[in-house]
Amino acid sequence: MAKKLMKKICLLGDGAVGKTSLIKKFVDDSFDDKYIKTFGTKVSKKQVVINRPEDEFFLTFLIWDILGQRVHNNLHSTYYKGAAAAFIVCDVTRKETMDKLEDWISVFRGVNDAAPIVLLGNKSDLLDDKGPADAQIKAVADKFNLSYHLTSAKTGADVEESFLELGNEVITSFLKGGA
Ligand code: G3D
Ligand code: MG
Repeated sequence: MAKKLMKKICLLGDGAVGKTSLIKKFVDDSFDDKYIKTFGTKVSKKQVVINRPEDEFFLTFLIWDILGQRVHNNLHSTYYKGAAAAFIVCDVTRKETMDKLEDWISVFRGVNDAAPIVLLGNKSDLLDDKGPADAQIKAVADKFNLSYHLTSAKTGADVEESFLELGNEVITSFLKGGA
């Protein structure tokens, strides 16, 4: 019999890497270049179906987005609590955001030591040669034993796949008795 689950997930990363845009693309399948920046949080909901040998899972993501960037890290940590998984996002056109991936992994691991993490190198549509960005993100992924994707919230490239990957990791962790 199919199992229904509801899990909180969140997105971490530097400002303007595309966290809000990725959520909008996944939830509405729309990309709005004129997104209005406000303060506070927004929770979006979307269900995915994940078929596993053990069972079929109807997994509802509650996707927490922190609107605005001027929120202190300590306050951020309250948003990360209770998350079953996280995306850590960087912008493949800005190396400094890729250099910060490890810091964001520590921030999330500081409140949540076991939940799955998937790394996203966003804005892949802006690169002709994805090689160097891919290599840098892969090195971090390998170091922490995480998976990663290069995405575009603009074209939708690999966005759905990334959420399904995270969903699969959430189910794996659920089946092992995790969060
Ligand atoms: P954030 O939530 O991480 O802070 P946003 O980032 O989702 O607000 O995105 C920051 C800016 O990057 C936005 O541009 C947005 O349109 C753009 N952006 C996000 N993802 C992509 C992408 O995959 N490709 C391209 N080309 N642009 C992207 P503005 O101009 O509104 O600030
Ligand atoms: Mg945002």
